[in-house]
Amino acid sequence: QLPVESISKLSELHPKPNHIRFQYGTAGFRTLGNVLDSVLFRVGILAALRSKRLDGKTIGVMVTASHNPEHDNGVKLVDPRGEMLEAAWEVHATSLANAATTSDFVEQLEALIRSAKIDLSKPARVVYARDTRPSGPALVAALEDGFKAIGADARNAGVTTTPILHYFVRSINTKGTKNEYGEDSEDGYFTKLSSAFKKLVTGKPQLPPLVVDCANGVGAEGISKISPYLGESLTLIPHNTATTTPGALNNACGADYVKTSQKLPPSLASVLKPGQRACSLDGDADRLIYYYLDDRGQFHMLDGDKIAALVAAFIVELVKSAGLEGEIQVGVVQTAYANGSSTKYLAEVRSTHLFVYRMRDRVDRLSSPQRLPVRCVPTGVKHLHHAAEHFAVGVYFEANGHGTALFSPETQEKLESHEPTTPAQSTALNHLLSLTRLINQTVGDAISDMLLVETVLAHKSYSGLEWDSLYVDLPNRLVKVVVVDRHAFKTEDAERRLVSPKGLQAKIDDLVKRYDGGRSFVRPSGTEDVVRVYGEAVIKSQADELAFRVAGLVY
Ligand code: NG1
Ligand code: ZN
Repeated sequence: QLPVESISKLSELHPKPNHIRFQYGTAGFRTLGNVLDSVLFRVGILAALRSKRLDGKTIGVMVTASHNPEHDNGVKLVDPRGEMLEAAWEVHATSLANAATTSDFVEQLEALIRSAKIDLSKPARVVYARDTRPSGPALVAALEDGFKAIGADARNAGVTTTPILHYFVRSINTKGTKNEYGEDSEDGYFTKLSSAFKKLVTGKPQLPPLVVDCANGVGAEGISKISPYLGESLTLIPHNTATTTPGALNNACGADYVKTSQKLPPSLASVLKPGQRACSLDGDADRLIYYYLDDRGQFHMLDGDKIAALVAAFIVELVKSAGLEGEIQVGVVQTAYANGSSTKYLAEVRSTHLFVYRMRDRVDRLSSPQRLPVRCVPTGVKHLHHAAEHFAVGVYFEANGHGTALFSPETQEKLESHEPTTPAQSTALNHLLSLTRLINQTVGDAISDMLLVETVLAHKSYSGLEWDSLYVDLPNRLVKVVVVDRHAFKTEDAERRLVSPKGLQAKIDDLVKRYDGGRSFVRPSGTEDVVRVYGEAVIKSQADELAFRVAGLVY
């Protein structure tokens, strides 16, 4: 029986504001922090129902607005394996959030319980956390009212990063099984990552200290907490750690600032020396962008595409050295925003290596896969994640620095049972096993990704410059266009082509043809009320011109 009385009573304390339509988008609910009270209350109840529906498995709730301005906030649900909420439930979330009154809300809950066949006698278990935003505590209180109203068994994970919350969810749900993911505490998380990292870099030359821009967000706590675990294996120099200074969060710092403005955060201008590498996290520490200054003090960015290239090539090499080539297929997933040069580079990784191999062993290898498969999917982490699950090892990164690598259960088993025949194979195999522990396989994780990048740099003895020279980015430009109705823009082919408005794509094609190395696409944003236009060309001024001319067609 649904506790209608307690739900109704508490719901009256969290009325839905009139004239606002909420939407559970690619990043959950996200808008101004001061209008989200009713949403949080209702999400508390929805999370409990989701848990009941899944037989009492623990569901995660994260209160954050990531890289968005400090006055924004948001909330998203995490499914039992630590992945994003199932799409069908995004629709339930949206309609519950928009129920106008308490009685509408209760009516909708009852309808959902019937249609989704939710057994109310099952337990409801939830774990929740928030980032450092000032609106966080009040929103968490509303969320807790939701848990109380329905009688959920809720665990407060406090203030922590989004990926740590995802890690908790998976760890709690796999506890005591053969797939146990980790210990469900911050100590468990930091121990797991740091011990894998230390194993991976043992015997490698020590890298110079790494400057970390923490976006004045929760990542600052993560970085300061992991440092003692890392000991001498890696020195981190945290900057932008002012988590309690009003207005500081993501302000002229952080991964999104660096990626969008393609600039060094001004606060690091006097810190970073030529040649020194640095990275920026975003406000909830699930995105990561690297960069360095060259000898002339020029800024160079190493974005999600560069990270994917570095990591995928490294994994391919280890798989080969472990004697598992042909048995474990590594694939990469990107979106249309991936730099054209990165796609080209990745598609050539495997064939180049194979070419070298062929000289020695011509006949045998001709039939094996010749290219690193690179797939393009629509924007949004869940699309990338699901596509990556189809590979034995699936590496995915958005250009903005959100990404990870997934090892399929079969791959995990293969790695554990494979018998190496040489010491070199054994070393490579152990490295692969350590990677499965270092990498957060639930979601993109800036801290875990940072250690992954550092691992590859240590193995390759790469500086930022050498990493950067894997390929040269094509100049590109991203433009936002405010239109009357962005829903009029419909796409196909992983958002690379428009099907409506009618005739527009043909005009874009026409323009693109006139630019050397030109590429451009138009899609409606899933998180803002705008249409985004991307332009890419061989010369910077041409990329800008292409983007603006296409924007002119859209407007
Ligand atoms: P939209 O607003 O749909 O373009 C943005 C980012 C995505 C993703 C989501 C969720 C760009 C161009 N788009 O999506 O990559 O991160 O936000 O946060 O960066
Ligand atoms: Zn984020």
